[in-house]
Amino acid sequence: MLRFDKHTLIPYIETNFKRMAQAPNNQLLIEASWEICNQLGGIYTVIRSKLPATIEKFGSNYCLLGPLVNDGVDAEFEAIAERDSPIGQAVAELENKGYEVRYGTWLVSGRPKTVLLNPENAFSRLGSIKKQLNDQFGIPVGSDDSLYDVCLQWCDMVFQFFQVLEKKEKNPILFHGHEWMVCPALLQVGTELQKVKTIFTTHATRLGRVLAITHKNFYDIMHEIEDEAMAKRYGIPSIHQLEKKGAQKADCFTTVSEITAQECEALLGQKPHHITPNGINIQRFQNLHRVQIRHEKYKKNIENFVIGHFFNSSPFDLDKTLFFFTSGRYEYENKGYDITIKALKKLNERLIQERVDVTIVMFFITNARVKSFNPVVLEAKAMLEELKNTCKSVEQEIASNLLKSAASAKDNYQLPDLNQFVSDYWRLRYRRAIQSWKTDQWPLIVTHLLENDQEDPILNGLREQQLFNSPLDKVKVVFHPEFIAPTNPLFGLEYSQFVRGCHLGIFPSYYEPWGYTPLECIARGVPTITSDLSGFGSYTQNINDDSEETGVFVLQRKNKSEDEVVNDLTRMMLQFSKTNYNYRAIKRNKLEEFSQTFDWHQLVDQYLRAYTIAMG
Ligand code: 1S3
Repeated sequence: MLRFDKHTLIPYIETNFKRMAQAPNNQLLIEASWEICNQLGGIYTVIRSKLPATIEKFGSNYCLLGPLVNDGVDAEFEAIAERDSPIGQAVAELENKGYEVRYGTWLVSGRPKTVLLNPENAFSRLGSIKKQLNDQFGIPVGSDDSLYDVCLQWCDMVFQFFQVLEKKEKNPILFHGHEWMVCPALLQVGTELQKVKTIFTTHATRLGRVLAITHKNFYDIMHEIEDEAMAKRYGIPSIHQLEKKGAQKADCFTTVSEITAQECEALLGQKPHHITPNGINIQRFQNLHRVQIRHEKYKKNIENFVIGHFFNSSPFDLDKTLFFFTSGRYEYENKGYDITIKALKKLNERLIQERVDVTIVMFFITNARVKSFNPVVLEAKAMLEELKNTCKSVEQEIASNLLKSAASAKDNYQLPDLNQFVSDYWRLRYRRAIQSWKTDQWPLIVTHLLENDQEDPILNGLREQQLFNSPLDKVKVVFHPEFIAPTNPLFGLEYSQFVRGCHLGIFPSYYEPWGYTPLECIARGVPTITSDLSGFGSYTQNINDDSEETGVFVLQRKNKSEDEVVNDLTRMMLQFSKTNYNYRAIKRNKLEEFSQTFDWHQLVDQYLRAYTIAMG
């Protein structure tokens, strides 16, 4: 396995990968994942964002393979009638057997050819699929989770697709699958179809994800763990065995970071042959001013929300306010929400003690089970709108009367008292709007009604630390238990715009094979805190001596006690809270520059290297 550090990575890329940057043009690459046309989490982002760079290398010799399970797929998918190419013929043969298959173009950047196979086609064979996996590969017969059976059925269809494709295609075929969901197909194809080379990329291990939650010292003990016994104990013996066999038998096994490579070696008994770090599509602005302008623009939307949420009970100076945020899958300890809350409490105390003239609004963005928006939050927003409309009417009335006054001005014209231009009607409306707007309740912490408010980990963490949005608090908190979408009435922003509008992203994960969230920050010029236990954080540390100077703050969590970690995180946030406008504007530009390192056009070459390894 290749191990990179800051002294070897860049020269390695320059000398080795440039010459193989163009894929051999006769290979057919089929990339398969459960998340194609079916967004669940990070793998969707990886594949979708990588598409333009992959298609530049493979052109028409590239096709995606996914499950036909998403009811809304027609909105993003256009059928292709062609049935002459090897892929078309394979699709036709499956169709002739009466299977439901879609062949078309996924309507996203890069517009890749895509085949979607309905797992229901193999429903009646589920029993025999399980038996065969057990006989052939020793996979325990079970149903580890709600996705397990349906993935087995889908993989049966994937295997049938490759059986036909292998006969029709004269060139070598690469079958690249992501995550355990595709392992049954990788195993069968790898064993039975000689012309197809298999590549398996895992983005986490299923067992590691569980153990990181249950064992505080996961990284110290992972090499001593009896993986199969543990997998049984946590109810995932079949998934674990699939992942293990998939890793061991693939022609090339890869993962997204060095830290996850070590985990794979410990828990799957197989070192990855290569590391394929995640990239992002970088949209570069020639004019650096635009970075700042866009930040200001989206910050206004967040300010609007903050006025609606906080100002009716405890207003503060928005010119001296910073927006911090964290976001990601709702895994309380793994994503570091636990230590973030503890550090926020300390930050609050330090800001008060040191009389730092700043307010921090911290947003927690994740997806918990919710009933609806909290009507109180929506009502405050509506009342603010009413207040705004009233102000506008007053403004119009003043403007109209002022114009009349100016137009009819005589020589000895005196500047008028503007109050006289407001009618009694609008004075009253204005007073009433203010009255119904004001409240003596402290601002709510959570924007929605949660299904399980009592047992919610973030809410309980905030309760424990007594972060209640009191008027005296310098750190205010907002828990938004739904991912941000443009249709969201509170912000009216896309997630990427929300990120741009913030000042600092906080992601001190304990378990994070890669971590897109800090990467999304730097690509948008937003300083970020990450951790040395995340793939992204440790990669950044290795390639950039001066990551703090750039605006990427890597919190050391390895071999540190919780207290130490919380104190270090508090120090980082406190330091950032004391920075000025110029410092932050400079960081924005540096970060955009640095984010080039993670452009897929650079990192896709790591995938090409994996394909070369698979070809042998
Ligand atoms: C995984 O998604 P997650 O948030 O469950 O895959 C992502 C893509 O490789 C990775 O960024 C993340 O760290 C993993 O944890």
